[in-house]
Amino acid sequence: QDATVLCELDDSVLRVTLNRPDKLNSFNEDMHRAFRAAIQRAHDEDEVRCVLMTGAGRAFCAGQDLGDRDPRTMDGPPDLGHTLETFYNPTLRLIRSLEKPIVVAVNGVAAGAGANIALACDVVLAGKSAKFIQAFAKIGLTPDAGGSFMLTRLLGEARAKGLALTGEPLPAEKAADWGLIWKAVDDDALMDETNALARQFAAGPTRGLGLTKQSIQAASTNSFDAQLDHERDTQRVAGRTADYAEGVTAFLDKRKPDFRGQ
Ligand code: T3D
Repeated sequence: QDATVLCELDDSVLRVTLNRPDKLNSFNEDMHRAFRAAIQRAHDEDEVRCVLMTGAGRAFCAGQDLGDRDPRTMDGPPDLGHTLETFYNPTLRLIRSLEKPIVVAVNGVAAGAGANIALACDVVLAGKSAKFIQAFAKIGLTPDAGGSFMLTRLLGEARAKGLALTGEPLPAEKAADWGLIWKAVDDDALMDETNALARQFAAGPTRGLGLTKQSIQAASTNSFDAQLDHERDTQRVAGRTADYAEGVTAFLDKRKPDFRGQ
C-alpha cells in the first residue's frame, strides 16, 4: 500500500503531500498518524526551515474519511469528541505552535477538516478551480479542526456563519477576496508559485519568521497591552539571533543576506 502521506526534505523545505487520491485525500487513522508524524518532524529537525503542504491528485483533502463512520457497520454512535481529541486536535496544535512557516498549495477541493487544516496554516495559496467547503453542515456536524476559530477571526461572524451553516462551496478567488487565504492563482501556476515561496522562506531568517508567526497568532486573543508586551519579548529574542546580525550587516554592506536559520 502506498504511503498515505508523502514526506520529502528538499533544500530545507519539508514537502508534505496528502496521498489518498482515490478518497480525495480524506483522513483515515493511518493518514492521521502519518500526517502528525510529518508535522512533528518539522518541529524536531533543524534542517527543516519551511513546510509545504499539498494534496495528491485532483483534491486537497475531503476531511474525515466517512467510510470509517458508516453507522450501519458501527456499534452505536461514535464519540467524535474522542476522535477529535485523539487525532485532529493534537495535530492542529502542532501546526499552530510550529515556529516555522507552513505554506499550503490547495490544489483542488478542501472540505470539512481538510479546509480547516489548510486555514490553520500560515500562507495559503489555492488554484483558481479549488473550493473551500464547510461540509459539516451537510452531514449534521459542526466545524472542527480549528474552523470555528479561524473562520470567525479571518472573516467575521457573518461570513463565518454563512459558510458554516450553508456548507456552500467558496471558490478560491472569492476566498482570496474575502481574506480567507493569501492568494488564488492559475491552476497551472500553483505549484511553481508555492514552491518559490517555500524556498524563499526556507532561505530566510527562520527564528524571526517563526516568531513573527507566533506574534500574529497571539494578537488574535491578546489585548493591545498584552500584545505590546509580547512584541517586546519576541523582539528581544529575534534581536539576539545570528540571522538578525547578518541581516543588518548585509544591509550596511549593500549585499544580499546569507541567513542560516539561527
Ligand atoms: O469523524 C470524526 O472523527 C469527526 C471529524 C470530522 C471532520 C470532517 O472532516 S467531517 C466532514 C467530512 N467530509 C465531508 O463531508 C465531505 C464529503 N465529500 C464531499 O462532499 C465531496 O466528495 C466533495 C465536495 C469533497 C467532492 O465532490 P466531487 O463531486 O468532486 O467528488 P466525489 O465524487 O464526491 O468524490 C470522489 C470519490 O471520493 C468518491 O469515491 P468513489 O465513488 O469514486 O469511490 C467519494 O466517495 C470519495 N470521497 C470524497 N470525500 C470523501 C470520500 N470518501 C470518504 N470520505 C470522504 N470524506
